[in-house]
Amino acid sequence: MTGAEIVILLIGPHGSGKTSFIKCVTGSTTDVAPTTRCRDYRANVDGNAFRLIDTPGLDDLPAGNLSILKDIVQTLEVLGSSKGPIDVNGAIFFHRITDGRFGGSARSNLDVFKQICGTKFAHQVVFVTSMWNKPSPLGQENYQRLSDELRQKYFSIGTGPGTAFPFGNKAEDAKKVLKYFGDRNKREMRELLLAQEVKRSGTSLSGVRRTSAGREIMQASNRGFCTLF
Ligand SMILES: Nc1nc2c(ncn2[C@@H]2O[C@H](COP(=O)(O)OP(=O)(O)OP(=O)(O)O)[C@@H](O)[C@H]2O)c(=O)[nH]1
Ligand SMILES: [Mg+2]
Repeated sequence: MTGAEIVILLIGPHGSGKTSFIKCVTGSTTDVAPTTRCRDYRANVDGNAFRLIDTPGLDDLPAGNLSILKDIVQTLEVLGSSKGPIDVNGAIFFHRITDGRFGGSARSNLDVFKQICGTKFAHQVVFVTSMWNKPSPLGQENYQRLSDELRQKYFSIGTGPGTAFPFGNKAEDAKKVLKYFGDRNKREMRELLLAQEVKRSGTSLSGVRRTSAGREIMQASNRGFCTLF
């Protein structure tokens, strides 16, 4: 693992385009299939080397979600060193623009995402809305308005709304997002809240459950998934 790589974590509901995004920038020709385990990929964009960490979409079962969280932690550990998990430089949250407003698993994925990142990580977070190349009964011209609305309403982490990018399953769209991360000053980067927390709580399932993201997963299951909306 070289320190020069920019490490990006990709999170979002099933079918929101995480693996397709990666496929666009790695040039992989294999078919995308639902992701069941975290996996890291290398990509080079605009003179920068990236390590992209693909994750399975979270769903509504707390046991499954906790094991995905543990998988994320273990992947960061494996890519890290004796000093601890690898430093994550950025995180992307995916949402299908064709779904319109956040509901069901999109909202619960976002709540967990926020707790994985923490507010101090806010300026390293990006919102990607996928499926821009798909026609919509609402009219494609509404995608930009909807994307802005979603970003303002839901995507504030910390002090303000994050940066949003459209994705239509094209390499140039994905490259724009990675270029954004490549252009940022890496010295200002903060640590992912999840990585900080597992240094204290440990990486076992019970340690992961004690993190903010783990607690969010447990609380969501206690609240009852559907009452959120
Ligand atoms: N038209 C269009 N199709 C897309 C886009 N992004 C993803 N898809 C398709 O949507 C389906 C799901 O995409 P994936 O990339 O597997 O989504 P994912 O977020 O990795 O899903 P999980 O691994 O299940 O969490 C695939 O058939 C993709 O080809 C997009 O921007 N436009
Ligand atoms: Mg996937």
